[in-house]
Amino acid sequence: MFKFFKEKLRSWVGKSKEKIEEKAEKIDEAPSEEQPKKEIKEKEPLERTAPTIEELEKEKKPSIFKKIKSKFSYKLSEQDFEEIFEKLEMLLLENNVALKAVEKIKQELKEQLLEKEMKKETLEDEIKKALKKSIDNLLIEPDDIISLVKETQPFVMVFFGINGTGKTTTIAKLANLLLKNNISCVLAASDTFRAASIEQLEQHASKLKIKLIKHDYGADPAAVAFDAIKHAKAHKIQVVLIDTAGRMHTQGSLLSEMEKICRVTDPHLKIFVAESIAGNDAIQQAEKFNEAIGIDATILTKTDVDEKGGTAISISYVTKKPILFLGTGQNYEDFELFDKDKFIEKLGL
Ligand SMILES: Nc1nc2c(ncn2[C@@H]2O[C@H](COP(=O)(O)OP(=O)(O)O)[C@@H](O)[C@H]2O)c(=O)[nH]1
Ligand SMILES: [Mg+2]
Repeated sequence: MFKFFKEKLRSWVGKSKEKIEEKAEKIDEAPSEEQPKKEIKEKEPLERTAPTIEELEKEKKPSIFKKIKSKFSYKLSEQDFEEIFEKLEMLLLENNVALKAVEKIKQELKEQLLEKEMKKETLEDEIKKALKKSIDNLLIEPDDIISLVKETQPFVMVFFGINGTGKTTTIAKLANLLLKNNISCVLAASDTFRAASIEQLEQHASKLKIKLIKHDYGADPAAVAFDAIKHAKAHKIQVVLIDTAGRMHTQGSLLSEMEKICRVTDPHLKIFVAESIAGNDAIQQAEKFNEAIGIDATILTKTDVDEKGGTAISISYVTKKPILFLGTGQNYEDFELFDKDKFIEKLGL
């Protein structure tokens, strides 16, 4: 997972380090009188031909000081920063970090790195530390879902996203996790649209030995969800998980159907399910769904087949809401709580 990003990042940091060392060495090697001579020339009034000895001596001092100092530390100029960031920008974009999030990272890195005295030996660490901090700022720590669902009964969660992202599988994985924590749940088959969707959820319900509330295909999804909540109330079931039909973020009528499900069920969490591998497409979906329905949290699936890792950063930035879980495979156990520190570590930072 996230191999590509990690490897590229390593080589990018290495290159940046070389660049700065090269610059610092150039200053080390430069003859001490070169700089003052040039400066004096520029300041020289037209009628004067040569600086006086006193002037040269006076100008020499900062140059010697600079020479000694440059052996130990280096101050990143705006131009250096732009040169270094150009490569990082490409790396972030290639790894599915959306342009808006890249801009935000750039601004934060600039604030942290510019004009800062850096020692050559610690430069690599300084850049990595700054990048780590800005990515850390973009990601949001999720609440402990197990404690959260215990606060209200029944706790209602509705899942939405485009077709095939893993909504139904994710619901089964979450139900399995809740059951392991002794939390009861009921499933609502509110995808009444796609062929075999009810049977797919039914299979999960029977494997997990939990109740499924269903109507016929073509029935009103909001009515199915409403019945599931009624069932939970009557049987003191703690959590209601509502599956919905995949819909494009551009399909107006399906978005209003989703709004209706939310209006009728008044869910505690509206969960956007997105594929980690979808990259910029997932970011566009997140923006549109967020505008139309409002996203409370995201679950990123298929991270087991994603080598990049930037989608989590972009979706967090766009929604300003946490990533709750990562789907890491097709089995019930392939489901991890999103851990910010672990995620950042996997990126190689
Ligand atoms: N590799 C992998 N496959 C997944 C993951 N989550 C779901 N899938 C697969 O993605 C496909 C579509 O999943 P499904 O739950 O039917 O998607 P839905 O249309 O959004 O309900 C199925 O083949 C799942 O097994 C995951 O985290 N990793
Ligand atoms: Mg489904």
